[in-house]
Amino acid sequence: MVHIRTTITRRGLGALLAAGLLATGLSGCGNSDTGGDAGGTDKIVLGFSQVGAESGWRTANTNSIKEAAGAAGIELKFDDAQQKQENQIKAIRNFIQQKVDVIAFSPVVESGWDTVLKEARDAKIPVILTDRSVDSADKTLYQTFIGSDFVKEGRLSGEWLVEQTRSATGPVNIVELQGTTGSAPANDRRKGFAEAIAANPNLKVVASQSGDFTRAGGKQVMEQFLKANPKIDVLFAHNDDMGLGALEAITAAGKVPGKDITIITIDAVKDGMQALADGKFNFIAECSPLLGPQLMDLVKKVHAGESVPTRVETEETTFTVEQAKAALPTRKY
Ligand code: GYE
Repeated sequence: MVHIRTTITRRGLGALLAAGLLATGLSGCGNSDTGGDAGGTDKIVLGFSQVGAESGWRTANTNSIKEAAGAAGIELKFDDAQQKQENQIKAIRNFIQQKVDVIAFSPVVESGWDTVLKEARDAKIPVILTDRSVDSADKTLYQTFIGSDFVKEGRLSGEWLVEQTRSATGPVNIVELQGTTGSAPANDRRKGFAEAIAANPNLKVVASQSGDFTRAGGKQVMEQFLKANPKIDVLFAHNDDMGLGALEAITAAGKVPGKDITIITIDAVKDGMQALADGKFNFIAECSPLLGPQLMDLVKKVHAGESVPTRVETEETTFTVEQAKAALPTRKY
């Protein structure tokens, strides 16, 4: 056993792990006989560049990744880019220099990644995109992309509104709080929503601006919306946190959220679900942040040189007030 384990190459070890052959035995005996794994020498090293800590979704996503890496016996080098692309590029270059085995990252914006991704490819370090994608034409720059279908989330939100406003006879004024400018979820949710609401010509987006996916941003931009638009019927916020920030602005303006203004958000994190169960929000399209376990599986596979699907889509649902009440008690994040 000792002999086998100490002579396995990184690639070979990854293959065995991926096949499930050593998955359980390794951690059990590794610490006792050679101590090799405890020293980290045989562990897959994953460099992960996170967007930041802008929302409840992001916190849950970070926790999921850290927990899953620990459970999978993967050594995680974690970097928080504080929502700046330049920090992410710097972190990726550091990972390349440190010769990590695999790089994964959640790109803050869609554009501008080709150069650094080419550097990773030249260094023969496989890259996995998580949560958000890039707009690179060269698909060989990364192995796979795991995350949600953001266009669908926007579309589901819009379709629900179309359903609710079927009997509306006059204009329904919508304001939109966009996510981080240039990010995939902001671009795609906006697109899906616009496509869906086109089914009812009464539905009109009268103002649309970025609140950067944060509560503070949501509050501030909603204040401006309320000042500039005397009649707001609906708020579509690209995430729960901006919706939660907007609640404060709406209440301060003397309006009742969920009644005077119908509120639709995306994510379904705990605070958002609570607002929905309380009737302050009216509908949430879920976006799951629990990407850690699937990401670690993919890390093992690409490290072992196994082929992986180029797209791994997250499963999600939607919630009305009643569904939120039912789901809240067992909600994990
Ligand atoms: O919806 C938002 C977060 O990229 C899916 O980023 C993610 C989005 C999520 O800040 O809350």
